[in-house]
Amino acid sequence: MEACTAVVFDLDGLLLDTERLVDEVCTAVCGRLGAEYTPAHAALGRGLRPLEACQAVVAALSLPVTAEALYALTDAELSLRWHEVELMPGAARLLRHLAAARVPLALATSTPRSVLEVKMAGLGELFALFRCVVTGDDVSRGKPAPDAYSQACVGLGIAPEHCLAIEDAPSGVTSARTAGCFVLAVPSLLDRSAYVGERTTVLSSLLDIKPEVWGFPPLCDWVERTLPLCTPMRLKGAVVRGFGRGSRVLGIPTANLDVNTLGAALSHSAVTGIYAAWASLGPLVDGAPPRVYKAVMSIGWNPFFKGSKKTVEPWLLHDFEGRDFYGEELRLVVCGYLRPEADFVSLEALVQQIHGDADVARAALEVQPYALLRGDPFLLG
Ligand code: ADP
Ligand code: RBF
Ligand code: MG
Repeated sequence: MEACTAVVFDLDGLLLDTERLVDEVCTAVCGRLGAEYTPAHAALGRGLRPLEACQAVVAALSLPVTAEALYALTDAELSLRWHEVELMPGAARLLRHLAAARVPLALATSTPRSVLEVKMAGLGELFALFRCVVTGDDVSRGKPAPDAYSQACVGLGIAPEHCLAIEDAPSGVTSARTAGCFVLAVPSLLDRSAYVGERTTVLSSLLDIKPEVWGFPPLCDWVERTLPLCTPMRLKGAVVRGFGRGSRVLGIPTANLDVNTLGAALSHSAVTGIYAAWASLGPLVDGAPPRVYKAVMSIGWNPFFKGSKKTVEPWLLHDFEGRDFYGEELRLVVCGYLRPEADFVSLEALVQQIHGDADVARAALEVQPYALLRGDPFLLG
């Protein structure tokens, strides 16, 4: 166990879900300049100060403008839209937990101070929990240089080797590691290899953090090995055909929904992973309320099958005796998080894990806060 006494947080992509907005605006601005801004270009700028990110993009795309001009264009659009940004899943929970345990907290962001004030609207009262805030204006060298994290540690009065830094971008991970901090990386980029290194732990999302690993008090809000979602996700759609491998290959049928029809109900920042849910099917029969089933489901990329398409697929924990229900309307109240998606050494290991997940979901849905949601009006059609 490591003995950390303070935590320094990155902001964008870690606490705030800014990346989608930034990518959208950069794509539009570069498009107007005649260039195609791709995820590879987005990756170049992640975690950097905005002007430095613009320098990288101007060079990579050979844009016909200066980095200063690109910054002015993107900043003008972004400043009108920062209020749209939401907290990342698990961010508020973690900040409140650590603050309640009187753990000194700091922010080490590449964001300029003037922009920070606008962005902070999204953090609300949580912003007051930071004892020290280092912005992009406060350092002579931006990330990946160690300055941001070194200064945050100085500000807290705590040695870097007793600090845990939490980051989503490779440049920030390098900054924190070079400063001498322990690092928890929650990658916002798909390629995990850029994050690995000494004193560094990589997790899929903030939901999976175990603070006791670094010597902080543990989170005690797991219920029957599941984490209740602050706001359950209410998803509704027609059951579509998947790859046809659920029943055939795994012996586990999953009723797939089309992610593209779920819209905002499936929050963009929804953590990919395994969840417990209540499910109901079809229209009302003779005015009788539909039957509600327990379900265990996966939202994600199915790494075992090297998936390139995000799927949403619940296994209803009920024997339908060979009946299928393609085309019928399926409603889900997704209420508990179980674990991140994983890869497995064998099909048997995946199948065994999914059966274990089903047991966890079955037990958890019996207790509060889940049991009450069985009667959620959304499930009634
Ligand atoms: P696909 O890849 O098309 O989703 P599956 O092999 O996963 O195929 O089978 C899923 C279909 O099986 C569902 O769409 C549904 O119609 C049917 N089905 C039968 N029993 C269940 C169940 N308990 N849970 C989910 N789907 C079931
Ligand atoms: N696929 C994975 O690649 N990794 C997983 O960890 C994983 N967990 C699952 C858990 C549950 C409860 C269910 C229903 C499915 C899971 N799958 C996982 C998805 C599985 O790959 C998917 O159902 C098949 O691809 C069939 O479409
Ligand atoms: Mg399926």
